[in-house]
Amino acid sequence: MDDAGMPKPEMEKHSRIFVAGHRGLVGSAICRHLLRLGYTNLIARTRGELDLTNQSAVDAFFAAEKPEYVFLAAAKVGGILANSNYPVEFLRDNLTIEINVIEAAYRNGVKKLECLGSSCIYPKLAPQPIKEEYLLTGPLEPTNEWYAIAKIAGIKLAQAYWRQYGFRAISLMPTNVYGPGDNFDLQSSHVLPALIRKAHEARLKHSREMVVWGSGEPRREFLYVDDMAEAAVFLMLHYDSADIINVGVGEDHSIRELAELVCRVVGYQGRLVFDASKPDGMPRKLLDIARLRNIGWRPRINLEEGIARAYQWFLEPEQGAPRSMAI
Ligand code: GFB
Repeated sequence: MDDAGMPKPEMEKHSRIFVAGHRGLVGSAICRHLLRLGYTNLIARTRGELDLTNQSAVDAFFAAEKPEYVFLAAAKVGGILANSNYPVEFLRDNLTIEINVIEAAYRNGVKKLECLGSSCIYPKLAPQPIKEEYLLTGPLEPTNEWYAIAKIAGIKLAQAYWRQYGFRAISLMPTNVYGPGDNFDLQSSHVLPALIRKAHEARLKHSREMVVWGSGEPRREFLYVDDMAEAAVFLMLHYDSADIINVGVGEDHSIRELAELVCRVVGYQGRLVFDASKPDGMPRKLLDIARLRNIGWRPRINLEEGIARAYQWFLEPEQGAPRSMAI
């Protein structure tokens, strides 16, 4: 029962579940996990079939399909360079998707919605590890403030619908996620897939050195995508609060340490060169995951194993390819 004495909705194996963004890194992993757990009624649309930035298309889709549960994993995402180069898309598209999906979900009687945010919503110089309550306590990191503002607006929108209409919309703040299905394009990717690709190509070309952006000093926390998907489903089932909740692993690494680990996994033995003309971004972004641990969830895959799996997928994306999953 909730505070108003209403029974809490239970996601059943036959519930109609819409995964928005089912071809993305996180959305595809959520679908795989739901199918593995025996959920039979997944709904998905490609971008060509449903443009989530088109309000009337989103309204019509919800009215026709009547999903009961929604994972909002669709977003314009990218690494530090893409965030700086495409501020309009990162702000406008993410805001529009959130507004369209949350409103249509509420209007069409969705029982519960889960929004996926990002650890970059927190202030640039937040104390570490970052607790949920540090949101909006200081200035944002300039390289990703567009994306961060859109994600903060998404959190506030979800909280506003819960407060004003009692609409159950929960918000997760994942740390940097990586794994099979990731974007390995060197201009737009996040650091981990970029380093896998760079190390792989440097090994094949027998390069003496490999370039790593920035100083190598910033610290980041990395969550394997299957762990992220497990947490997303676990929280849909067990977390029932408008307060945001961090999803991470509880430890971080410097970019230099990460690059060394990637080179070890990939088998590249050359020298690392740091390109100071590229931005460092936030000095540190380690999430406090006490809230998540207290409700009983822990990640399973350690970083080295996760990198090995991501590298394997990079080499052979067709093996168990998450993107080609038929639903
Ligand atoms: O993963 P990343 O692009 O984004 O970069 P953020 C993390 C750190 O790795 C930065 C360094 O200090 C980069 O300079 N880095 C080193 C590299 N070599 C490379 C490389 O080859 N490619 C990339 N991309 N980085 C993002 C935000 O921030 O985190 C997003 O911009 C989102 O909005 C995401 O929140 C989770 O971790 O700095």
